[in-house]
Amino acid sequence: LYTTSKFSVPVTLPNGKVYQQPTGLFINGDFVPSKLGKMVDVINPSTEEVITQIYKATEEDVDYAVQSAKTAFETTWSQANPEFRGKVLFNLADLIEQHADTLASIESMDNGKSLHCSRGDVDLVSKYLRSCGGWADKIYGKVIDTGKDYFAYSLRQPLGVCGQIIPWNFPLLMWSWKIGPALATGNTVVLKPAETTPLSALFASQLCKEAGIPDGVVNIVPGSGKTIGEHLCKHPDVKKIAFTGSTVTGRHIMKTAADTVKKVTLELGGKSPNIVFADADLDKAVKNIANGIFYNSGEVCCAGSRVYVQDAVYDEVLAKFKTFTEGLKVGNPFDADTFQGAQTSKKQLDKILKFIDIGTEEGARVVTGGERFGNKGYFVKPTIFADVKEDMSIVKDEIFGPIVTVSKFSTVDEVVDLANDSQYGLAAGIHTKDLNKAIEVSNRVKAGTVWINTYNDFHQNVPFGGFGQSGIGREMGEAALDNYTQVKSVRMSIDKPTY
Ligand code: TXE
Repeated sequence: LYTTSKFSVPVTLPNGKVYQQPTGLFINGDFVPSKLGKMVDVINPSTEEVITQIYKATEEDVDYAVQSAKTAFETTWSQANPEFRGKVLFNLADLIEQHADTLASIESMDNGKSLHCSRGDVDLVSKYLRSCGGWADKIYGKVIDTGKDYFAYSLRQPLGVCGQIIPWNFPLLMWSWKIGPALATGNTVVLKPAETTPLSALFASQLCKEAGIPDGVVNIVPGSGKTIGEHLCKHPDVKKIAFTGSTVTGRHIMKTAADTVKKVTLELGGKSPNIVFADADLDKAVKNIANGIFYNSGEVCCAGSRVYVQDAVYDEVLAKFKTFTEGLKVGNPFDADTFQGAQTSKKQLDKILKFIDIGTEEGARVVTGGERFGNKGYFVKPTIFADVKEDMSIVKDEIFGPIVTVSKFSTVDEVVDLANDSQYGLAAGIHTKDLNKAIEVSNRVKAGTVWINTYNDFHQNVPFGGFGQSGIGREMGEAALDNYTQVKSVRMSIDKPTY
């Protein structure tokens, strides 16, 4: 569609295929340069080479995007038939499927994640957008009985222009989690991708257009969080901020958005416990705890980064976990058998390596890994720390990399206390064959998602979000619609009939 756009360039993917990458900001249905015309490099974290350059939005560009979104909200999108909103979201889901190979390759090139992770992301993107399309004509209010002299009902109306700020660990998936429910409920959006991973959201913009989403409904403004992200949070015409990222930035965003009393939803960090009871299927549990932490190179907000193993099977599980981990292939994301690709940036690599040093200095034992993998590209060996103490920073702080701590426990009460000893509460894993125990522990752990005998296992209809300082609001499922609607109550007095 946009192969002739001035603001696109041919890019050769690591698998040799060439595609046309949009480089402009996507505003009001077109790719445009930024007002200052400044471009920034986009780096491939597996090779440290520049993929291309894209335009970097300024505050003025954000103003233009917000104005476009406001006009589209008032004139087209909030007025559209719900069936139409559903139809174009179905179209978009179909187009994502048609371009799945290209999108997955872009994601692996830009983020560094293995191709099998990217394929999983793209699959969930299309499923989720289709699910949102299905909700579009099922946004119901209620009729409320307030006595025979009145007729009262509630409506669920859209908020208006939504500012959406997303991170770099799941660039396209986060794009879909944000735009899907916003569009289904009649809102328009200005979305800022993370600085390091803008490519897939820009590529998908042309699919939005092709799907029939009217101009101005979806606007994409790549750029700096501290300037244009901040500007979005302050903008009086932006009625809501949806953010996924660090808890530190989330707190700051909430304060900034308070000046204009925006609605705010946050999906933040985590330090999630993954509990293995002695009666679990240990081989399956080991696969799950490995997938829980090493999936997506550990750059997962709900990563099971604190593993707790019951004392009777501690040595056995640790030995199996070590063997399994050493069998995971790290390296080129495009190799078919690669499990773990690169970390997404030099900043992230440095943060992870620093935590490995801190863990060692704190006295924890490296069971396997504990260093960078190779010297080109931002790869880290999957790392297991044992002999940890609960007050160590590797147990307390979010590392956001392939680093896990393993501790021992004896009783259910003890492990529930350990699991809940965190400012976060995003997810928890429980591995046991005893259903009573599974349900009891699920009820007691403070987490927005509990996985039993599985981990990092998402479904488009199951809500996801955090307890505690892991966030506010839920994504996916029916719950996500609440983030994007406000209730209007109507109460009408009924006169007595005169006939
Ligand atoms: O996050 P930020 P960073 C955690 C993870 C990681 C750490 C730092 O532990 O190591 O955060 O990563 C935008 N106003 N997570 O620095 O700052 C920014 O441009 C408005 C967990 O990358 O939270 C980007 O688009 N926006 C997490 C987005 O916020 C601002 C995923 C995320 O960046 C802004 C990512 C500001 N003042 C990191 N400052 C998860 N929950 O999945 C930055 N941004």
